[in-house]
Amino acid sequence: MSLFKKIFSTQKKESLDKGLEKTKTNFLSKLSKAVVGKSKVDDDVLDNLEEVLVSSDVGVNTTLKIIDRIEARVSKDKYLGVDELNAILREEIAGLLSETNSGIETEFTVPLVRKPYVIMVVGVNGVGKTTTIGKLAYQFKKQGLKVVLGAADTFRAAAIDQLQVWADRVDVPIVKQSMGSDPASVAFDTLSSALKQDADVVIIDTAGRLHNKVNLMNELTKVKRVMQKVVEGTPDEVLLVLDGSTGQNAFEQAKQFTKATEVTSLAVTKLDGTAKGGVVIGISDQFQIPVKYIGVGEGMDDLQVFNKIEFVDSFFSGKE
Ligand SMILES: Nc1nc2c(ncn2[C@@H]2O[C@H](COP(=O)(O)OP(=O)(O)O)[C@@H](O)[C@H]2O)c(=O)[nH]1
Ligand SMILES: [Mg+2]
Repeated sequence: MSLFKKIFSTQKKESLDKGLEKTKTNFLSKLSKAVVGKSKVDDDVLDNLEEVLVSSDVGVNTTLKIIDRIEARVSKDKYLGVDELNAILREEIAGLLSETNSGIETEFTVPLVRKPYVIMVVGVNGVGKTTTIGKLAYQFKKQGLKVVLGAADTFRAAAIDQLQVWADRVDVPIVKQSMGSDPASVAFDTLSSALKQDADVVIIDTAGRLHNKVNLMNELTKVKRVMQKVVEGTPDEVLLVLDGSTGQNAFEQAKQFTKATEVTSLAVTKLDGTAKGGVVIGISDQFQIPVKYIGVGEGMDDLQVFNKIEFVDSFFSGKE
């Protein structure tokens, strides 16, 4: 590994560890309470463990899968002690996550099969779409890619202004119209402009008004249809942003959005400052759609490519 990469990955680990701190502290303290006074993993411990996982927002289905796995191990190895529980849990969760395709990337890249690669970003208001777009633009730009942003969340003036702030901060071009204009028209302009500029990546911000699914579906379908007039086969990626700090609500949103439009990747934000980080484990297990990015802070550098091995390592590493 080159020195640069080593420094970078150390930084990434530190920021992940810091971002997951609340989740970890909460989880590990509950876990130790669940096994207090016990010397082996019995039904009681398994019941408690189930409660710990569910209350850590891993989700019921994923929790049951994990418990099943631990149960199988316990019946195989009768004298399993509680001291080993942490290690076994870690192994089983890592095993579970490796059954999905999620979290295998380690770097910010886009497959440049043709230019531009178009990412449409969806999700309900406030989950962190615009912030994630800004952070992504920063990372892609750092890789030497030419990025253009499209402000197709025209529902609120503040939404356009916010994307402009990020465009200025990262120093990438933005295409926008006035508030209330047709999102599809903004997307059309953005792609046309990106083609002219020979851009590599286009990221389109959208408004997600989930309270009316039919409208949302129609709007997103229209945006896609209009984009396809400019570049065939677009968008290449539909990135659904979920707010991890809402725990089970994030699951619900994922369900709703995947019904309304074809989602191809997920980003889970705001893992810092929440104890609900376990939600990433559940989401990457329950949805066939890969978790690609996680947000661990508000800064430009606080978006990470989700890597399940790093994630599970960090999740289970105690304070040293
Ligand atoms: N702590 C933290 N805050 C975040 C993160 N991502 C976004 N935010 C904040 O969440 C709020 C809403 O974000 P925004 O991008 O405007 O959401 P949008 O409505 O989906 O576009 C802002 O105050 C962001 O700074 C994150 O990973 N960590
Ligand atoms: Mg926004």
